[in-house]
Amino acid sequence: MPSVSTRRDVLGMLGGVGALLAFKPALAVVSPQAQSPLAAFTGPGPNPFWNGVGPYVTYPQKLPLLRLTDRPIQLETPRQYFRSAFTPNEAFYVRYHLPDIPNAVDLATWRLTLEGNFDRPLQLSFDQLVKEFKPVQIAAVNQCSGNSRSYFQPRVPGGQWGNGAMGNAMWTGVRLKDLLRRAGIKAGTVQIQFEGLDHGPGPADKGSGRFLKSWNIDESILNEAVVAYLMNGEPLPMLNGFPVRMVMPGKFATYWTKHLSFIRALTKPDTNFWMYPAYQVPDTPNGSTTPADLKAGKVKMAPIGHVNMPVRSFIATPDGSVPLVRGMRTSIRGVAFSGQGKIVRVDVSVDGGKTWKPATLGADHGAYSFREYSFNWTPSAAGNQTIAVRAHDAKGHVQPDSGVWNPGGYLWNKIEQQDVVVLSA
Ligand SMILES: Nc1nc2c(c(=O)[nH]1)N[C@H]1C(S)=C(S)[C@@H](COP(=O)(O)O)O[C@H]1N2
Ligand SMILES: [Mo]
Repeated sequence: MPSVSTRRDVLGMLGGVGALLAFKPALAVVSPQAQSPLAAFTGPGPNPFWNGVGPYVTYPQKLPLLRLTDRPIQLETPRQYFRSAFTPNEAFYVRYHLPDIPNAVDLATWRLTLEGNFDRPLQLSFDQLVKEFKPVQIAAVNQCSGNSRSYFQPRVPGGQWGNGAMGNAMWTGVRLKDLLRRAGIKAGTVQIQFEGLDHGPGPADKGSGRFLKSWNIDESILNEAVVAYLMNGEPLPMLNGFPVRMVMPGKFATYWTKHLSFIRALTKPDTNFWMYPAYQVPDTPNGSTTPADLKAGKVKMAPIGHVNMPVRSFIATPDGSVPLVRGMRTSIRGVAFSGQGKIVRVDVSVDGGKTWKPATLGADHGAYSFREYSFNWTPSAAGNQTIAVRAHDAKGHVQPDSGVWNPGGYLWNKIEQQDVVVLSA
């Protein structure tokens, strides 16, 4: 325990009691539910809260995560985990649509069924999947379409996620195309459908009690997709889809079917609720529109699978919870990714986006992975400062200064900012 006089010395070093009192920590970093007022939490502003408002809860196989809803279970990953490129399985976010989820799967009886318009319908055991097909590995970001929905202005309905409905993992499994080849797709197949083991009432009266997702047979993602049985080298946590899940590199996670148990060759397009009207985006260049155009019926919609995830970057630290000190070096760090091309540059601004300098990029784990960046900054002036981060991908995409708008609350990729307090030393 430091003595009172030592404490005074420390305060003096940091520029005096006045400077310390002027520092207000970001509420989300402290227990958010203990703070008030909550009403401002998801509101507009240059520097919104990073994570959702939910309380920390601990579910089986998970560290404390932020609960968005209980049934279905939806948990957000806290900001601190985005300091490194790979998100620990125990901290990986969770999203379900239906309340009845499997709590256990018996691998002795579990089968992956390929049925419908195939030459040779299959029932594959876990053992067969692992032993009879060539294993592949890919690092890929799993991001919910509605990640960051709480920042939308005007507000849209749906889970009010902060930025933590995403994670990156090294996935190991077998190529979907190897399974499809073994089963033999028959002529007349128009789509391939995926289903897991969860069920239960969805939104009322919409025939939504099964979570079904489908791709047109000519989509190139079917050649890239992996049926994954390991996540960061370990069996998948139950809540992330044990025993196997779809990995669709570059695509939003709504297509990454968990507890994958049925792959179907369809001869008619899938029109179930989760394909339409759910998960549709405006068929415009950035998937953006306006409430007025939407109301006027001017907006053509398309499944979100038609686009890849736009380029994004995040400041993991500093997070505003502790003050910085003038003349003392700090490291601005976080991750960037794009579903449209690998990250080739990350810029950092320490003047609220007026001027930018390139950050140092971390290891390249492949085009679909998070890529770490870091930027050393020695603040030269005391006071409130705003840092910002902006990523570029190999296709020339760069994050915009303004947010998109669409009724689903999808595709958010506005430049992120963080206010920090710099004390005079
Ligand atoms: N079986 C099943 N798979 C699913 C879903 C679901 O509700 N059921 N939700 C999808 C959506 S919308 C998201 S965002 C991701 C979330 O993956 P995670 O829970 O592993 O983070 O799972 C996808 N796969
Ligand atoms: Mo999602």
